[in-house]
Amino acid sequence: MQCVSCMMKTMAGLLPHRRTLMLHFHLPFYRKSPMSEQQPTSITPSMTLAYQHTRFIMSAPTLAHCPADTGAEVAFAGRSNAGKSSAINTLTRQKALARTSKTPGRTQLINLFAVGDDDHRIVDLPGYGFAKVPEEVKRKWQHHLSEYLHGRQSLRGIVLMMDIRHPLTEFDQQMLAWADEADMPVHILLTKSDKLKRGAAKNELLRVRRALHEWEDMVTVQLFSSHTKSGIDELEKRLNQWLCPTSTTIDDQDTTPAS
Ligand SMILES: Nc1nc2c(ncn2[C@@H]2O[C@H](COP(=O)(O)OP(=O)(O)OP(=O)(O)O)[C@@H](O)[C@H]2O)c(=O)[nH]1
Ligand SMILES: [Mg+2]
Repeated sequence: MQCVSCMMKTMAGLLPHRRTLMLHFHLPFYRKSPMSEQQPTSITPSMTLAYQHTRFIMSAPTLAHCPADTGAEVAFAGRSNAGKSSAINTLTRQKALARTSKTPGRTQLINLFAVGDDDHRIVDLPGYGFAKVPEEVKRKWQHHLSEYLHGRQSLRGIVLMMDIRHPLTEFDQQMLAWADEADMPVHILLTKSDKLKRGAAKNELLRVRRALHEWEDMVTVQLFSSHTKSGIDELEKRLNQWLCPTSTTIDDQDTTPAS
């Protein structure tokens, strides 16, 4: 059996400029079902949601305070300052639905938003890895996050934001390891893509995709910029697949002839 962290280290080796992995997680790594069964792109959404009609529901300090675990929700996660709140505002075409800040660690509560009705939700998670947060607070938050990933029945996927200039930090890798452990698909946004020239951004996208090749059945990657508003369509497509999947997909269809 291969350890997730060992695989992450291999992955880290493919990215020469990133920091070496400091944490070693001995999480058992099981390959999930064959690709054909879980390929996220094989899911056709039954409808598309009107993201511009998203509204704030509530802020919760822990999972226990979140609204009823019904319907479907998608969580936006990532390091502090990665651009999570900005991405939610861009997606929903609203200027200040989620609070953004130049000060990392601004979002400290779990903020929940309803897309149309309360049964389709977007969750803005507090940024992880903010250096100035005391160890005890970090540990507590890691515990809550892990609990949320494992315990939230309505959670359909994670949108993981990484600043395109320094993707796949050890915090991102930890998040990927937790998501893998919880069997949770991840869609990565390489945010602030406007900070790089078009060619460099494309190269970075390919590099991250290559590094995550082993997880291609569970992890997808795209470029995103809240400043230029690029990448919204691709993000909406993924969210629709998670929040409004068809009840029957090709893989699920029963081909047994009716008697
Ligand atoms: N150039 C550029 N800057 C961005 C982009 N998205 C966000 N920013 C800036 O990055 C900073 C952090 O953005 P936020 O959206 O608040 O980041 P966050 O991940 O929600 O941060 P926390 O809530 O602290 O975890 C702000 O100054 C934003 O203006 C982008 O696409 N391009
Ligand atoms: Mg935020």
